[in-house]
Amino acid sequence: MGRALAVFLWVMTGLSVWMFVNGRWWFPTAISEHGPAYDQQFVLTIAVVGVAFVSAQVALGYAVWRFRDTGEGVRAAYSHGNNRMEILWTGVTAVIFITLALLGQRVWWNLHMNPAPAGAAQVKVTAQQFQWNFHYAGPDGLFGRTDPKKISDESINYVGLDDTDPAAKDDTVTQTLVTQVNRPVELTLTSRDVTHSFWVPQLRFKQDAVPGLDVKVHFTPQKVGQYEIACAELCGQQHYKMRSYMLVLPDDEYNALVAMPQAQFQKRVGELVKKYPVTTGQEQRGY
Ligand SMILES: [Cu+2]
Repeated sequence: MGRALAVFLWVMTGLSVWMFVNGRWWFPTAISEHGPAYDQQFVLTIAVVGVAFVSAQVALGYAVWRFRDTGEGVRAAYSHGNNRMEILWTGVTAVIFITLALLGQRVWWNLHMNPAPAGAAQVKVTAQQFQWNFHYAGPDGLFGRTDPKKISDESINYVGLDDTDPAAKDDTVTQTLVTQVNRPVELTLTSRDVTHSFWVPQLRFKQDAVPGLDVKVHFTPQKVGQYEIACAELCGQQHYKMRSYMLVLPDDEYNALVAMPQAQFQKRVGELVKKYPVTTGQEQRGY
């Protein structure tokens, strides 16, 4: 029995490692400027913990095999442990994990703690149960005033845009996020109701949208196409339906679009959504 258990442990360890190294189940290709840094950090972490995992499981299997019940009735020896060894492995583990955490912090800092570059496009994001609303300032570059009292889903005013404000006249609100390839974009996220979380797997970050807060995050998409936006925070019964798309447009298409008045902008976004096929991780792997 002891031998069978040891072999079982080793086989399971081998299978687990294979699931990571065969390359079939992995992230969709990153499309943002900081994506490669995230991926490198992730691979480093998974390699380090992978080595620790394999060593521990192999040692466990060995102990199970070596000290199995052989039916000879040998009494078990009681061990008080070894303080020196305890200090050593606790110390080594602490150093490894603190180093990984600090390295990861640096990657995270570059995304979340640096201000957006000058000239970044600005989009206000208002999450609600169960949709994403993306608000653009229009050709004047000024966001119209919003007022929570003016929010009305019936009259399609999801963000409470105040149309008595002249700056609001050319604003557009869409359910599709529009960005320009190779141009930084800064999102200002908030929520109308509960906490939601903005997530495009290809961008490699998730950011919570919290009622009452304006949370800023910026990135530079580097590949033209259409990508899925998911809500990564369980936000209610229809959370699973809270999905939108992000368009990354070439310069000419983007510039033409943002110069358009509201109604045309909406219509054009509808056309562009049909033009660009959605890139999901599954399609890239040929599932
Ligand atoms: Cu949500």
